[in-house]
Order: sequence, then structure tokens, then C-alpha cells
Amino acid sequence: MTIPAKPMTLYHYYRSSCSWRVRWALAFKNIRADLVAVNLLKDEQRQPWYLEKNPLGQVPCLELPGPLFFTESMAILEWLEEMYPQSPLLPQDPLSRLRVRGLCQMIISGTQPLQNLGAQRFFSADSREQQRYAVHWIKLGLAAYERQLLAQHTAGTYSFGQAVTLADLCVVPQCYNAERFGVQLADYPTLAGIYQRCLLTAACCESAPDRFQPAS
Ligand SMILES: N[C@@H](CCC(=O)N[C@@H](CS)C(=O)NCC(=O)O)C(=O)O
Repeated sequence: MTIPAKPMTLYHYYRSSCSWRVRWALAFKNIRADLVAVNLLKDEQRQPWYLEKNPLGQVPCLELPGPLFFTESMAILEWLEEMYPQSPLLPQDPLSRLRVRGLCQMIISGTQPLQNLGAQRFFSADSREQQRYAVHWIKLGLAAYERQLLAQHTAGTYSFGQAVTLADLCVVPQCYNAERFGVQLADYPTLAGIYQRCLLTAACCESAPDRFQPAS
């Protein structure tokens, strides 16, 4: 497939960690995309017009000319990496790529789905209970990520060495979520340092939730 001539469209929500991953990759690779907000708090993700695009009722979703709709942030990230290899987000050698992909999955599969809005609502209708539930899974996930960073000895300025990788695109939005839920990142000192350093990078700032907060 050739690079789409028309800009792509990203359906997203400003505070969705999965959406931030993709916004960050687009900014990092300097790819132009139109953004369409799907307000999760207004349940827009469950409206028929959106379910046609993503039957799971989750953001993000990437629209390419066609129109063609693509879901699942990790699949989208991998595609962006293949199509726009300049400014890479994966290291070169296969073993390092395996490490980075493993870190990604600790968040994408092992943490985020367990604390997702739909799971919280299923667990309880009470917002304090939802918070308790989310905090439980976030703490488990971040503690494991911290232990993995220490065990692998591959962390540097960022999660893997001295360059931002897909692992950072996955873990930083999860850290931001953690702070919103009152989780102390100081309990994960290696990760906390990586988080702070990532927040100083241009593409991370440009794609951060605060930049996309709806007016009302
Ligand atoms: N595996 C999916 C997960 C997507 C996901 O859970 N999105 C959340 C926001 S981060 C969502 O749309 N939640 C809405 C809901 O659960 O109702 C991905 O990585 O894209």
C-alpha cells in the first residue's frame, strides 16, 4: 500500500490512553491527520454511527480513504511504523524489538483493558468503587512494568535505551491515567523518571490530552 494522498482521520477521545498512543505516533512521525472526537462520557462510542466503525465501541479508530476503518491502537501503531519508518519507534534488531513489544503488551493487554471504562462500569455503578477497582489494576500493571525495566537492564532515558519507542507511547498515557486516579508514581521511580522525561518531548506534548480537551 502506498502512503494515503488524503489526510487520514483519527476518531479519538482526549483522555483515552489508547487514543493518546496513536496521536503521539502521528505527531512523532509528523503525519497529518484530521481528528474527530468521540465523547466517551456521553457514550458516543456506543452510538450506531460509531459502532459501524468499531463494533467494540472503543476508541481509537483510524479512517483511511475508501473509506476504510481500522481499530486497535497497537495494530495502528505497527502499521504507522511500517508505512512511515523515518523517525522509528522500534529499535533495529529483532531481540530489542521483542523487548519493546513485550513492554507494550504489559500495558496494552495486561493493564489498560482491566481498568477500562466499560470494565469499571460493569464492576460497579458507584464511582468510588470504580476508582478502587481501576487503581487496583493500574498499580499491579505499573509495579510489574517497573520490575521488568529493572530486570531487563535496558531502560535509559526512556523505557528502552535513549530513544522514545512504542513502549513509551503505551506506558506514558497509562501513567497519566494513574495520576488522575491518585496513584503515586513515586512508588515506581524508574518509570516515574521516564514519564517525566517523555513529557518534555515535543511529540508527547503536542499529543497530550490537555491539548484536545473539549470546550464544554
Ligand atoms: N485494545 C483497544 C482498547 C481500546 C479501549 O479500551 N479504548 C477505551 C479508551 S482508552 C474506550 O474506548 N473505552 C470506552 C468504553 O469502554 O466504553 C486498543 O488498544 O485500541
